[in-house]
Amino acid sequence: MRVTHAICRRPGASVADGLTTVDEGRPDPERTCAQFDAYVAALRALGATVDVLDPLDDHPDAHYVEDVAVITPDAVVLTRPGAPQRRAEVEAIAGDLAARAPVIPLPGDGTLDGGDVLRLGDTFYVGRSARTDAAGAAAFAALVHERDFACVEVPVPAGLHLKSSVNALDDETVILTADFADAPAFAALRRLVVASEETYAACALRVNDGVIVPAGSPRTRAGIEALGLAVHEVDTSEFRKTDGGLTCLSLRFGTI
Ligand code: CIR
Repeated sequence: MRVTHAICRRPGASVADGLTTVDEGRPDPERTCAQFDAYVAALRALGATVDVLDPLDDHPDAHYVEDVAVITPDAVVLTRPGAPQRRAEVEAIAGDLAARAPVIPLPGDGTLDGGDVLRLGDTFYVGRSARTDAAGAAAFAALVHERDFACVEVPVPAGLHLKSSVNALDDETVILTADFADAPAFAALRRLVVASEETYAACALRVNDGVIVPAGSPRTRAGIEALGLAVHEVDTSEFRKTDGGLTCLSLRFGTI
């Protein structure tokens, strides 16, 4: 997909209160914003027009916009995040998304986080994680089946979301952690397995001719460059403290 446009949300003053499963300290608001600015600059350098929405200080995880919506070619699916504290973020962004595409609320009462939804070509992979339940995954599958996409459920035994551990480098290639290297869902794809000391770098984000990669991941960088792709490093130290990666900081629109 050619990414033409992205929507991001500036981190707010309350980022230190974000949900987390890791014990790496609390994010510093100023440093978080500086890292966010570098991320937006990387998206722009790779050719995306980026809209930056205002912070939502009452919602410390609201800059992780990817979790509240899933982009399909003809519509945006509004999710129902698995963490109840994050549900109000959906309504807060719905108008901004509706300005770009028709929006469809996820039917039913299941939960789905956008961080669990990975698209490669005409297939959506949906992680069954602590955040995305069976009903949410099934409701999403029904929506994309109507649009002639395949939909494959993937158990998420490690990491917060599927995309904490598996991401697309192109329609035939995934970058992923060893935990997912033998997952049947990805067996037919080319797989770049990140080194055990760089598992976080599996959150790498392909955008047009380049890949945004967490700074300090030299082996991952070399593996991606060996595929002929340009690497843009961004410091993610503050996002890591609340389980955030690179894909989760934007919602990306484009042409197939
Ligand atoms: C959360 O627990 O929901 C946030 N602290 C992190 C969300 C990261 N989102 C993502 O990787 N898609």
